[in-house]
Amino acid sequence: MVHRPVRIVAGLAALVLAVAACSSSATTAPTAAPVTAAPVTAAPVTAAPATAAPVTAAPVTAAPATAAPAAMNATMIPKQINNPYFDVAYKGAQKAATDLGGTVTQVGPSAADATQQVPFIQTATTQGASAIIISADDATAVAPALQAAMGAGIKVVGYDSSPAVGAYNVFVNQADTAGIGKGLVQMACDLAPSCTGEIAVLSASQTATNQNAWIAAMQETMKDPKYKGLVWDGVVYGNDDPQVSTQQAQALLQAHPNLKVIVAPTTVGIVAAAQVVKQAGKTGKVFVTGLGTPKGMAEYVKGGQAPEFALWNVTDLGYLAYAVAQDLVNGTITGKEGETFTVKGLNNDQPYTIGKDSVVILGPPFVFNKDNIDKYVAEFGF
Ligand code: RAM
Repeated sequence: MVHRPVRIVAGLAALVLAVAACSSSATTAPTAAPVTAAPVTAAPVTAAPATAAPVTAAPVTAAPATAAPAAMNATMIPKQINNPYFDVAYKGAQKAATDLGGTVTQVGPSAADATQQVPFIQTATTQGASAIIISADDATAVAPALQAAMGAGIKVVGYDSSPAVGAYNVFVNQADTAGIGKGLVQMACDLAPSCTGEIAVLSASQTATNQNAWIAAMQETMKDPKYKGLVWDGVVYGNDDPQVSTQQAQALLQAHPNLKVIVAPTTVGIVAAAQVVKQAGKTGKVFVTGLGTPKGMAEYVKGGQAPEFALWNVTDLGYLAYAVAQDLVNGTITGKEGETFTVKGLNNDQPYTIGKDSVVILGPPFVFNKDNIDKYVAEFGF
């Protein structure tokens, strides 16, 4: 976990910071229907058999009336298990479990597919996990299973990609949604010659709450006359699959010979796009930006394919998600708007405040370029 104050570099910095300061909550796709609340039959949280010692059993110190809360045991369900991004978040959650107590286990599908997430939610529910920490592949598809879990007394924390409102207790957003959208457009503007020309988006899956919210925020940003020189070529989906992302990036180059920038708001897609640009001999003609890990992108920052991109501290994201789950399990927070809590080592030890739709924001993202990439690779380790 990195404890340093967040730093953002030059041009984009002011913008991202300014926007990040605004509150968000566009996190869940606006279409995400409010899920019909399952009867929240106050969890059969098997009230730990109040080991009230038999009165006659004369030991001097009577057992404390309030039984210690059961040990926290969380199940973490990423969009998919073979995406290095989620392994980093899992490491953060494991670190939190070591620091704060309890355990966390990651399970999930090998493809970013919500229907494949559902059985993992159901299993965690029958096994009596104390919390489920999930990055949703589809906000509504996972909602009924999550609500059933909540009905059984399990605390649900969304992280990275939000389940529908009403199907989680708290959603830990990595950064302000509108801020990310603005940042993505600004980086495309920085890279397109004189902020002019065609841009296209290479996204993750078509149902991903987070990418869809960021793309919507990008389109909103593009209305600003400042970006009138940019032409929107549309969105393609690589499903956070390296092969599909590569094919989609290649198809973009073919379909749009005048393309200037590929914006990939996915750690899998951005690497694939940068590789394709390099291999196609388009370095210096087509630029790539978006959201990527410093380690995965260092080569392309230095090679000129992706001079600028952004991300947050993914380890901290996993750490925060676990800490929130534990606070919910312990009952120190309930997920209500306005509640505050502190996580030692994060946010400069200052309190986080739960916002609208029970969303907590990790903090503003970082922008990487050739001047700072090595430092961040060393500092973040991912
Ligand atoms: C991919 C996933 C994840 C997203 C990052 C930026 O790894 O789609 O959900 O937050 O990219």
